[in-house]
Amino acid sequence: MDKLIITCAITGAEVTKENNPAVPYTVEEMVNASYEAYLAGASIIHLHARYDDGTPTQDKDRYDIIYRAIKEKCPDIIIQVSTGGAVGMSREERSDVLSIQPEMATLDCGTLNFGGDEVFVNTENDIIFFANKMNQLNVKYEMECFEKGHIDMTLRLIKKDVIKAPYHYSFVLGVVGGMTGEERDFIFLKDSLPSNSTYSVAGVGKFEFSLAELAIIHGGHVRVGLEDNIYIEKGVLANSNSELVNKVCSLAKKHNREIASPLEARKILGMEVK
Ligand code: KMH
Ligand code: ZN
Repeated sequence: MDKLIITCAITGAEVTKENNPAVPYTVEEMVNASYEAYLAGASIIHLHARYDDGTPTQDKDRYDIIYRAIKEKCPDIIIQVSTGGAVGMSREERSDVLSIQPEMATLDCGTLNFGGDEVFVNTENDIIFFANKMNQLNVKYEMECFEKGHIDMTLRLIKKDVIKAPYHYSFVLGVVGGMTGEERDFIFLKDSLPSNSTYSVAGVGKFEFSLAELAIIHGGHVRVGLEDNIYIEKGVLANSNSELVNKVCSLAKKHNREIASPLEARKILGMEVK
């Protein structure tokens, strides 16, 4: 079994300091959160840019500042920028970040309800738009799937040669309006992937650690972080992103799964080794 790649989703676009004061907003807070997560065992940082007051942005200049600052502190880490941004942003706005030519980015593979009146829109043409851009810029994509229909969309776009191998997926489960993160959901999704795919799981809220453990056992990879879940255990706020990463490392140890370094992660994912 490959070593375990841990991604830390340090901030997201929706969670706030009111939810958990450890959510990073400023460049300095993002650098510190990334560095601590890296020291704890994360090899990928899933990054959303924000302004100092917490407002999410896809502005390339803001991303550039944060991206460089994290790389200065953790030179070998993989930074995966978000092209999902925040609900309501247009695809042009969301794609601005790609002009900094990040090493890796998310590719959201379908539309879903996001609770209340919110809809996270990813039409087929949106997905093609983002995939084409990332292919041109040689950006490695992680295909975020919030339910099974999103995997089916990737299969369609693989046939059309829009989505290129090697395929790397992320199951983001437990979003209000998306698929839940029960064991049966995980098995169904994992068994629906094209052969030779790699995948990571991101359990939202209460699903974070149960899904992480399933992925550890079955040879998948894991994403944790305050973007997805603000608790270290039921009713207890996490003190930091790194505390969540540490908990995954303990689960990995329990199941004798070694943790991948950033270099090893690049090799596992078929990325150019930098
Ligand atoms: N903030 C969500 C609307 C991604 O990073 O690509 C979208 C999201 C997915 O977080
Ligand atoms: Zn995200």
